[in-house]
Amino acid sequence: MDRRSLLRFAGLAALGSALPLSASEPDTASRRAGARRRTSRPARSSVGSVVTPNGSTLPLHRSGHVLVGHLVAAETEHEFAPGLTALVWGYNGGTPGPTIEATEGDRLRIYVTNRLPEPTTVHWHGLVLPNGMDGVSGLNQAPIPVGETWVYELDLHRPGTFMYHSHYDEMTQVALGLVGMIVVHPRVPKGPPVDRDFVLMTHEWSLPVGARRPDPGAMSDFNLLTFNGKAYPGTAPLVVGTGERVRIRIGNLSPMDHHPIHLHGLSFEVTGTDGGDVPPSARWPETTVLVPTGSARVIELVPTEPGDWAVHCHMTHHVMTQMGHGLPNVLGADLASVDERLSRLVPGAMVMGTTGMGGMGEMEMPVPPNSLPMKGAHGPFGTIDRGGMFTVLKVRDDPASADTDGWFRHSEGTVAGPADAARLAEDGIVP
Ligand SMILES: [Cu+2]
Repeated sequence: MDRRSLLRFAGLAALGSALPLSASEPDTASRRAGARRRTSRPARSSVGSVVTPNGSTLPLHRSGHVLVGHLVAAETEHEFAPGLTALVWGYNGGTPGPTIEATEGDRLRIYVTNRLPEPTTVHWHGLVLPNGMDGVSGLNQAPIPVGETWVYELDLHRPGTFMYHSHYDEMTQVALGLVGMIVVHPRVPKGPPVDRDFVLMTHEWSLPVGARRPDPGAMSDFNLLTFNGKAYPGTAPLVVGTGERVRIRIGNLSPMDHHPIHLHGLSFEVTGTDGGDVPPSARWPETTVLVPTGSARVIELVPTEPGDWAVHCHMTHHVMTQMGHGLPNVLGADLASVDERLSRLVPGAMVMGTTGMGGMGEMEMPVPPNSLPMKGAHGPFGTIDRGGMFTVLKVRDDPASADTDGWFRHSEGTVAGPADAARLAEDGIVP
């Protein structure tokens, strides 16, 4: 081991002996089994009802019978989370671009201005449309030259959840953030109406510490995972009411990876994809939905338990951030002599990570400028040991008046805690 590696250990690895006692979640499953359905807000899926957390909706104005909008593709400074910004390529100043929301039967005219340093196109992913509007450069159209504004026009024949993205040099342009979602509401509503309708886009980035721009050449070592362009704790929570019907439209235009998105404390059904609705007879209950790259999955759920519930990609490296990747494995190693030698170089230094990484978040070690700690945000019970593709579903009995910046308040006796000695003995458990 060379001196550089030793210093790297000292800076990055973790003390890991403070793993909390794990216990099963408090059993409150039946307490709210009969949670009543909220009727305080209009239960209708129509234009204006879709919320893009951390994002926006594209303004559209009517010109005759056509809805007109404008996308500007350009490099833009983007904050992934407080403390980490980079130059990305986005639409209208953000990544993902604004959600395009319209209704079945609308005709859409979208102007696209190219302020990138190279040509571009826009592909309307999942839409049935005239071939010359499909946006694959060379195949369906010439690329939009730098500095020019071109126009796409198409009818929205089918309701559903779709996406848009560059289809010119997509290895670079999709990787750098030229992606967005499209929601087409049905003209005649189908199925049970929803109270909340969210859009979440997953993405992955390779942003080496200290870099100004993500690396579009990355094929596997992505170190920044996002929902709607934000890494936790930069992700906004999804706030919903107990008993409300909630739809989440998850789109994935990550360059290389599929994301198994897991929701805690409830089950859901996949009610649609970017190919259309899933017939009710073909649905089954799930707690995790795999969203392949280049796909959308629409899920619907009715939470019955109030609380702060985790929503995250279940790939463990996708709930980490930059500093958690590429560490040397010292788990289980006896490094006493290394500590001794290291402390000669760096007084007080010690090698960490030999017992796990669990304490990493609490340590709040300094990180290089413009980078995120490996993981960790402040929660009601200490550090929330996550980063990356993670957010919180805040289920409240009265979401309209709840303090949604605050954490859920648990009633007494419903939080896991240290085992009582008398109870251990009574139950015949020998620790
Ligand atoms: Cu993932």
